[in-house]
Amino acid sequence: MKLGIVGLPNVGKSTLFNAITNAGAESANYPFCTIDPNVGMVAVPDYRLDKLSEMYHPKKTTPAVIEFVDIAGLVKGASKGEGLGNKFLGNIRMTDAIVHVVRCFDDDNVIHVEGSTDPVRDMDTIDLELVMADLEMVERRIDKAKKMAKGDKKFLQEAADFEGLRDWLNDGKSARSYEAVDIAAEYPDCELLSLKPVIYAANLDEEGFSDPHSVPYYQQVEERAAAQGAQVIPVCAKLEAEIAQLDGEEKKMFLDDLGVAESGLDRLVKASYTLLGLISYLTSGEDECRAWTIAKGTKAPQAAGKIHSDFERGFIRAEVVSYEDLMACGTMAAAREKGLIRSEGKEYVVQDGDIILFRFNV
Ligand SMILES: Nc1nc2c(ncn2[C@@H]2O[C@H](COP(=O)(O)OP(=O)(O)O)[C@@H](O)[C@H]2O)c(=O)[nH]1
Ligand SMILES: [Mg+2]
Repeated sequence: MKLGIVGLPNVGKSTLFNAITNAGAESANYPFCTIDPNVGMVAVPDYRLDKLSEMYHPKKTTPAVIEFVDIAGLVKGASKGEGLGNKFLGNIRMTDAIVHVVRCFDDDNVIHVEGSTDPVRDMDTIDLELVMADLEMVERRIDKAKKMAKGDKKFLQEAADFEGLRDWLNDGKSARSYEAVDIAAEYPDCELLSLKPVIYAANLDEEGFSDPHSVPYYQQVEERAAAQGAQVIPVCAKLEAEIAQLDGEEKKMFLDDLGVAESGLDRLVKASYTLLGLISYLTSGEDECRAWTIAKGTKAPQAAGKIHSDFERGFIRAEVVSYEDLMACGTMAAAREKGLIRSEGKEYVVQDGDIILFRFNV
């Protein structure tokens, strides 16, 4: 699961990306993350994992991670080959969701490609490039479906569905807001850029970050995003890299000084995880406490398969305690005594925050 960081030049994408790299999910655990300089792994903040670690003092604590890609080169006209054009669009195609960074700060020392700060104009510029790239793809799809329909009538429907979408895109609207046909469900092979879920990251200066709602730029972004049903996360790219290097108490003090409860990066990472439809279950022990990533709705055997394929193949049952129950009891033994450790079978749908021990036999 990967998120692509997109936005106009000089809005703070790379600065934000550097914060992600600074926060550095330990590269020893994830050797592949050092291969591509534009790909960064970041730990998903999880207070439950922190508490579990306090309880077990394990040799190792391993958080869930997600991957971000710094996608450079999007400018007005990219869908027509401007800038890095198609290369850039191809990079977005490989991601599962988009973090769209919008510049919400003024700084005469940082050139704005359009000459002035105007977040809504910038949002529209980028969104429109994605729509135009999709339009080209949809046209090709219609042509193909029409040809196929000569041999097989069932393709008539496909052609009609995409003609509806084409008209929608032609109005400058994103595929994700198209409701007449559920394109993602009906045509899962169709990789449209404007169909990907999006989060807007409003990049504010330090002052604005302390109180985003007082910043007109931020209000404009929120309004625009709300109209699309999308979320906005305030960040201060310049500060995030610094914050990401701090731990525990230090980090809390720094954020207290700024008057914010949570760093922008932490919020962004959590929101991205949710946007992708992901949740975590936890495993605990003296050796390792760990958060495991699964898609919402995953059943116990498949969740076990994330740890090892043997766990899925030889699945017998899952012993599950909720985080809240475990905390209320204080220890696993106490939770067991109180009968709060449930025995769940193959059909159990794993819940976010479940603490699980899998029983298996191969
Ligand atoms: N004043 C100010 N400058 C920023 C902020 N975020 C990024 N910058 C600066 O803007 C310039 C472009 O940032 P960069 O991350 O390279 O933008 P990118 O082109 O979107 O990757 C750099 O000089 C950054 O230091 C911010 O929040 N405030
Ligand atoms: Mg950059």
